[in-house]
Amino acid sequence: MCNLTKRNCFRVWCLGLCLLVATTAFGIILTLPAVAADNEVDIDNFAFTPKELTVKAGTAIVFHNRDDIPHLVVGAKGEFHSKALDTDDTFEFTFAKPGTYSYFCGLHPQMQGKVVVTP
Ligand SMILES: [Cu+2]
Repeated sequence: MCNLTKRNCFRVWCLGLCLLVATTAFGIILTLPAVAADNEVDIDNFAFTPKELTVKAGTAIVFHNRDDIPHLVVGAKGEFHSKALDTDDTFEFTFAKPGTYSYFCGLHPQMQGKVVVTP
């Protein structure tokens, strides 16, 4: 079934396996950014996006200021309080306990969002 010597046949088979593993790994890497984005809230144009986000307890959410003016991320019950985030600054907070967390921008209180943490 294989015209090559046994040794070379094994090498070809190995190469094929390597290619398969590499392709699979590459496919997984390609899908990773989509997963990471589930934990990110973008701040842009005086709004949090997504406005409401549901995550499991223990998830760290990254708030990323993509606006060209500073914003703050402040928990409505004081659960967290970021420093002023300049353009492209990020603030990360781990939501350890289940519950509903409303938050707003300390500079522009009309900017509001919500994180729902499930067990
Ligand atoms: Cu703001």
